[in-house]
Amino acid sequence: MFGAKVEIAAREKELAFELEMVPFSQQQGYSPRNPEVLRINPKRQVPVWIDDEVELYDSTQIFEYLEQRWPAPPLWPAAVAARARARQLEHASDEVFFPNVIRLMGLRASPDPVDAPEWIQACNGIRAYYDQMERLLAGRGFVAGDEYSYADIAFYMAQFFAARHTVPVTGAHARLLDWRARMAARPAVRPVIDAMARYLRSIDYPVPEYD
Ligand SMILES: N[C@@H](CCC(=O)N[C@@H](CS)C(=O)NCC(=O)O)C(=O)O
Repeated sequence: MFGAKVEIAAREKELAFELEMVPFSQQQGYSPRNPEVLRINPKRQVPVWIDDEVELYDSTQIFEYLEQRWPAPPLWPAAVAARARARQLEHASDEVFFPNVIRLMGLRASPDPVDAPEWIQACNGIRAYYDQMERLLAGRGFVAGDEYSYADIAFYMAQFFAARHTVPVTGAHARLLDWRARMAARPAVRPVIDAMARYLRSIDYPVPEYD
């Protein structure tokens, strides 16, 4: 999910980048660990970004670098206040919304997750966040305003994982559904999400609607 964020942004910037996927399986997780990831990221996580002498980890940090190094097309709003709001939303998607999804992922192994109070709490957290995004999308095209931004990229990927783990955006959030369709139609987003869907189908996992 975090690697996909960076891939989408690199495609939006039309960069000639080389994408290296690390070994991963549902049974063994990230194994064996990629040596470059271990060298660059003390948290041992993907994504990492290498651009000559610049080596970075964390998708949000990588966004900052992409924006300064390749300013066009801009993926943060130009105005200071709008930019601050977009940054806040990008961060909230990863750090406020997504932890609910991580909780669902962790509970899925338990025998009857739907009845667990933690499960219900996480589902409610996801729906409450959808409510908030639905309100934000009233009268604007994207979550941080009229301009498409990194905040949209982060939330598009995060809500895809929420949908995979049983809490999709539905007709109860009509503006979010429209936004999702517009996001999936973007030439930078479509190949990334299609590849993820193909991978899920290849391991016989269900693929939620994503456009
Ligand atoms: N805040 C980090 C989160 C990165 C992250 O959680 N990466 C996951 C994969 S999407 C990972 O590498 N997990 C392996 C692990 O934690 O051992 C970011 O935005 O890049």
